[in-house]
Amino acid sequence: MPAAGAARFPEASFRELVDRHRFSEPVLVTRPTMPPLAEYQELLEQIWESRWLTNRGQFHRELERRLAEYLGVENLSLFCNGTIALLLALQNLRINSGEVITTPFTFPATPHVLYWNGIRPVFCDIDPATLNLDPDRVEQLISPDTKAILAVHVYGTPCDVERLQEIADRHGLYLIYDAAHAFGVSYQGRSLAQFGDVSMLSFHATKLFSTFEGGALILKTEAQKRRVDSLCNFGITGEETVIGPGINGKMSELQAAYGLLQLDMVDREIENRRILSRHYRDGLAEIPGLCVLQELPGVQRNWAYFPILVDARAFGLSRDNLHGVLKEFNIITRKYFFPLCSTYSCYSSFTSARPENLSVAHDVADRILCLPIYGSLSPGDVRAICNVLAELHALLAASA
Ligand code: T4K
Repeated sequence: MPAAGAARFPEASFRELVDRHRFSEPVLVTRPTMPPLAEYQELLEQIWESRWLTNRGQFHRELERRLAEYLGVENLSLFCNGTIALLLALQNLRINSGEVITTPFTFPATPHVLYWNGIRPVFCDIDPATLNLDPDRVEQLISPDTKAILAVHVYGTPCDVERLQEIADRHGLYLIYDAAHAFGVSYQGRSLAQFGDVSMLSFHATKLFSTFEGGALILKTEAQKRRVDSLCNFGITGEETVIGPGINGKMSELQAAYGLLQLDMVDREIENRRILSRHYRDGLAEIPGLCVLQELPGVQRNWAYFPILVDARAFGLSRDNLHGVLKEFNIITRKYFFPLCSTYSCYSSFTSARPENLSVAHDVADRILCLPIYGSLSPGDVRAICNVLAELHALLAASA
């Protein structure tokens, strides 16, 4: 029997399938699309020449300006990574006590920045269609201690931005977006990063747009940007002035120069991923038990991730077994975001973390699987992955 727990496969047929379809190299869940090394080398030479390595150098200033233009926003501040950016977003709004309502279906960075700011995360269940905070449930969790809502546009799918804003306004709460996945996404013709009081973008190597490590905040006013820029530099505003307890969150010139080259490539990357997503949708349409997320009206996506939900009964294998079986084919999928943040030992004793309060999030976390997607993957590779899935299902159905 195959090692990955697929106990219902006849060994010989399974091995024959693996031999026929195994990729010669691992197909990872993502890979950065990188600019030609020679182009980066030219920018590195300028850095060597100027000997200006960090602290708002010329590449930093240029990237900030060009990103603001690309995203259609006015006040953008660059950071060394998205986590520190989000940490400072809360500091900047002076949220450093009480409770903040957030989702458990996210990367650990989201609740951890609350913890690091002395805030208690209150976990709220998610909407099964968007996999983002369920606005109805948010409202039920508001207490006199609630300071803000920290919502995540998971996989770049917009949250219900209108309803969340309406709830935040009615209760006098800040609305903060972890938009780590949402680079370049627009909703009703507006950049998604413009919604809420502040949004954070991540430029990590695994992201659609990358600066190796990096991130940004999109702020409402120029004054907020000025304050964030100084907090990102230890609170320094002048040679002899420190306005508050800042941190070192600066992006270096090496990162910013790389970002400028990435920006020239990002439209092509989005287009390539759009085409790959279409191939996935077509290839998966006829396979029982593998559901793709529904398209939402008014949304221009960035196709950063390709998540599916596995229905074990209809497909014939659980998500965990499928994740293991695909490894045998050298197809490396990821369970973003299992386990839920609410199950981490630092949060699991909270009332809001009880599984019965988060039933949709638990169900989704148990069934989610992100398939490989990145610009340099070919449509042929995607069709081959879909074929593997189709043949696996056929084999399971035949041996049931
Ligand atoms: N909020 C949300 C909702 C987030 O998803 C994230 C980060 C953050 C906040 C925090 O933003 P940052 O502080 O990171 O800017 C990865 C990333 O490290 C993480 O940034 C990202 N979310 C998360 C969704 O994915 P891992 O633990 O899955 O990374 P890793 O090293 O397993 O890489 C995944 C795959 O990517 C590998 O199989 C191969 C490929 N890869 C990875 C790296 C690092 C490459 O091809 N090249 C590389 O350099 O977290």
